[in-house]
Amino acid sequence: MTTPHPRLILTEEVRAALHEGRPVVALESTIISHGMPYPRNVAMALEVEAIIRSYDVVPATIAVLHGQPRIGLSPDDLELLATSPDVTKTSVRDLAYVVARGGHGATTVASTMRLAALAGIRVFVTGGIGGVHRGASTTFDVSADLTELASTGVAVISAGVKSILDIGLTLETLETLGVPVISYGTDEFPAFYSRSSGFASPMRADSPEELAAIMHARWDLGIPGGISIANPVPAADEIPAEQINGIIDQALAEMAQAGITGKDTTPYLLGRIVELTDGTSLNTNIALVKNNAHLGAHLATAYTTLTQ
Ligand code: PSU
Ligand code: MN
Repeated sequence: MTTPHPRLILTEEVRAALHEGRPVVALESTIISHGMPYPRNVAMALEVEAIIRSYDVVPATIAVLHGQPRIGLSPDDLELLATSPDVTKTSVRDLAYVVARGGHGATTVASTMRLAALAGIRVFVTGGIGGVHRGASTTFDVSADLTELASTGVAVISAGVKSILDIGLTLETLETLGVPVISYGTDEFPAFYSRSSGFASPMRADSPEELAAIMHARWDLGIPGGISIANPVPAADEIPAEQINGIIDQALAEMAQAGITGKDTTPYLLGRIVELTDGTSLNTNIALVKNNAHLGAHLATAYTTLTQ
């Protein structure tokens, strides 16, 4: 068992579970504050925690509140993240700044991974990871989620990479960074809203036990860094690629017109896609996060069983 870093504030529930070696699943908070509109965002956060608890696994939603890195949040904390305009989207670059100034930070995949690792949590559930943005050859816009996956030992379950990003370049970069990309129950890498991306998955696994064995083998060999697990959206909830791609292209064109760049791009695009799909993309987004929570709870349980 890792002793949580002394700067972290853990809830009693999370502290006890980690101390006793029971399974815990980390959850991010940018998805709440910058990824979905209120009140669906806070409802999603509560539902995902409830799904994880239904397996006797402890959810640990992570954020910075009043400058404190918090591992596990109360419903009031989730409400604050979902509603307050004073919450900064906080990647690893921003963590020290938000902490030192006593601010509120919603953590991205990268910073959630880092704080989860400092707490001793190995499994993390989200919706989509960041990646290489389209046009990155001139903008250099590559999410710090990728470099964090290269260095921090946490398994991240997502529904793949959205085609607001360059999926091919994202997969190439993950290969360069030594990050295994494992699709769950499929040979094709999923594209978030759609089950299909047109890209073959580098690796495939078909059970939580197989995934746990890969995690254990990597870290037992002393190879640092994370593992990216891509769990396709359930067929009933997907938006077929033909349907979403035109909408994504329109949102990207409007973003270029509006001159939006850098860390504001993902929140802008997600919001615009919700508008352009009349809310369908939000339903899909929530469904895929819940689907990932089921797998995350199974995986945390399997990994705990394997390593005890
Ligand atoms: N993809 C989503 N919803 C999100 C994000 C990505 O479908 O909320 C968030 C995650 O927190 C991810 C971050 O880590 O966007 C990536 O932002 P950037 O590209 O600025 O690193
Ligand atoms: Mn970026």
